Amino acid sequence: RDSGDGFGWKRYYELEEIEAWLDSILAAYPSVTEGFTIGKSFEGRTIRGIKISHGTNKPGIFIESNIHAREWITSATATWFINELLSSKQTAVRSLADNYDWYIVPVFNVDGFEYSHRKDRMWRKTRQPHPTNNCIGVDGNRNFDSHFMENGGASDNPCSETFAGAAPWSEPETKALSDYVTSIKDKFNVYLSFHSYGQWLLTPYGHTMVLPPNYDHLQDIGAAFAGAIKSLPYATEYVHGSTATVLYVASGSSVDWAYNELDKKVGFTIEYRDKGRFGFLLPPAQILPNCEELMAGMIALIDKTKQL
Ligand code: ING
Ligand code: ZN
Repeated sequence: RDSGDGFGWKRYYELEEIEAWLDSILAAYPSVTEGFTIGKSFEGRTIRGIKISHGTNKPGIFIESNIHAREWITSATATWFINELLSSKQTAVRSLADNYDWYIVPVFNVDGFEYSHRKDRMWRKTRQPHPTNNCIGVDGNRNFDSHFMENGGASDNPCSETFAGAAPWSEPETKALSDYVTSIKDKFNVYLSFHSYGQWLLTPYGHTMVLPPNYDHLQDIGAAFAGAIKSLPYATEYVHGSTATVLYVASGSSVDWAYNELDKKVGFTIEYRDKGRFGFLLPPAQILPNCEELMAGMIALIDKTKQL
């Protein structure tokens, strides 16, 4: 399934197109896919996901994508990845599909994503208005109940791009995600969050420069991921390390929450292409190269995770 149904990853798609595509995928692969619903956004949109499973109770991997509205490459890559898990004939991809249960939410911040298509291409946050202020929205990746608003990197100013919200889970989206993820927490071991840009593979912690207990293991995985991407013809370089040491301190993130509160041992934020030349406006011609890199990295990441 590539260009035949009009979905070919040669441009970025709007929410409605992505949802129609998701429906077509669910219809085309009914025995190995299942749609699920995280809940409703502030504006009443349904936040949807797809489970891909070739059996019962395989180790699960949870992927949250497009928590930040303008990071369009994340849902483009997540949808491509779903398609590959279902249709690829490559042995390494087949083994990812056959041996794991995948839970993938391609567009998490549905309201923000829609807004970024219609009104403001650079929108990042959710769309819930603030009661005492004209500014709108919360940074979903600061709104999780894990060291909420501790140590900086998140703002209490509603007009800031990194506004954490009045309280953890103040946004219906993050509340719904936490409830859903908690309800399946015994079914998955790995939590991945897709972002752009910068070409980083980031582990906990975001809330502190202190390194997490299994930091060395996580960096072995990170090195495998980066090595696999670097070995492709594009030779793209990813840097791996802890979020706070490589990038900046930021508390209340989804990956820290899954790692700290759900006790998941493997959690990564993937920051896709590029290094800043185009930034959030990554040209459509780079969608497929970015997708190929994710697949190479993912195969290595899962393989290394299994060995540890
Ligand atoms: N970067 C992430 C952000 O939310 C991050 C980096 C990851 C911070 C994990 C904290 C925890 O700021 C982008 N590009 O959004
Ligand atoms: Zn982001």
